[in-house]
Amino acid sequence: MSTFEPIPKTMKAAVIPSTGASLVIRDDEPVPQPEDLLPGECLVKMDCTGVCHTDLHAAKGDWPIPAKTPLIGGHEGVGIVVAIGAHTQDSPVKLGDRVGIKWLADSCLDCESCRKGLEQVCLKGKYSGFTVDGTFSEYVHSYVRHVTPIPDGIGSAEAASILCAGVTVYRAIKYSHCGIGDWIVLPGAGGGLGHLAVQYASAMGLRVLAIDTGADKRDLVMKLGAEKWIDFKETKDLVKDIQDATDGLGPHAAVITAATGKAYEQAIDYLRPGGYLMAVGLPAKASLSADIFFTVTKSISILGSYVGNRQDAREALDIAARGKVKCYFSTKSLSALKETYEGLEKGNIVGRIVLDFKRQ
Ligand code: 8ID
Ligand code: ZN
Repeated sequence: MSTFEPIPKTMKAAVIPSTGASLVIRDDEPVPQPEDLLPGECLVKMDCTGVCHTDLHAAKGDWPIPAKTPLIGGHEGVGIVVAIGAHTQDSPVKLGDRVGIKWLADSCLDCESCRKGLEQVCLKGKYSGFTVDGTFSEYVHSYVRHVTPIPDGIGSAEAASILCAGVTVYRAIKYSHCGIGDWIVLPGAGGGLGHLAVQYASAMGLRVLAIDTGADKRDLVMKLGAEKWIDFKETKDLVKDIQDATDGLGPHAAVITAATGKAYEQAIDYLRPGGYLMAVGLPAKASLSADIFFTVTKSISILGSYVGNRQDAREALDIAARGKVKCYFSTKSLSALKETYEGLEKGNIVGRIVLDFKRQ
């Protein structure tokens, strides 16, 4: 075992005691101690963490698979490696390194999925803030092979949400089969994932039609590079409005990051023949129904896209560190997590909220 600085016995953490229960901020949560780390494990002292809508789904028990409880949520954390388990061999990170903790906390790196670069579906995968405790605490237990080195040239608060929101939309757009000049529609564009998708898509030379609601989200996405905007609460005919905005033929791809099943409903209708529907948003208890006739005769591809692998994370961060993509966020303290969940629920958070552990 090696440590960077003295490690306290207790810490501040936001804990969900049981599924659906309200959040409790504790000062006396035990800190995982360096001598208890196994080879390959590390302890990261958090600097800040983004809040993803996934954290709210996990806290509420929205999905067919429940999160562990009690749960410390969070999976967009940036901090410093302060301890590494004894007998760790060939660690890709060292004490004092600035690293990110993403949704995929660990995977075996040896099964077929891992070998093919689809490590996020590894059957031995561990998920931060879901199957293992996440980043809403001052110290986080993690794994040296999966923490992500944060490049110089990007602040920790700027990097935080790239670790989930950024990598997720970056990968979804990468696999959407869009080329320069193609139209991409982004329902959910004003949210955490969506506003980063607007920028990655623009950086890749795509033409962006952003969909969300309200003047604040419209102004943000237009500033970030969207060419056109539709307010989903104001449109009378979504399919017609989308097709009219995209040469009359519809977009080449849709990357759906809205946290509601409704946003998926008409995608098959408005997509251009040969188009790609990238399923990203994970609404509660929703299923995707697609008219088989039109899916076949329009040759539509429907692909699920789940966060990204270690390489996707490095690529997404590198693009952000070079200034091509910037997270739009406000910082708050850990104690503001509850009100952040309420804001996500109501859909009134523009961009992202990042919790700063230095703030009281
Ligand atoms: O790996 C993955 N696939 C992955 C990774 C990370 C997050 C999936 N997610 C999922 C989350 O679990 C959540 O279900 O993506 C969804 C969006 O996460 P987020 O961006 O963190 O949520 P947000 O900030 O609340 O943004 C959602 C936006 O959708 C808009 C809202 O107004 C908000 O701006 N929206 C809604 I709700 N309904 C809409 C609709 N019908 C809509 N926009 C367009 N059309
Ligand atoms: Zn997330």
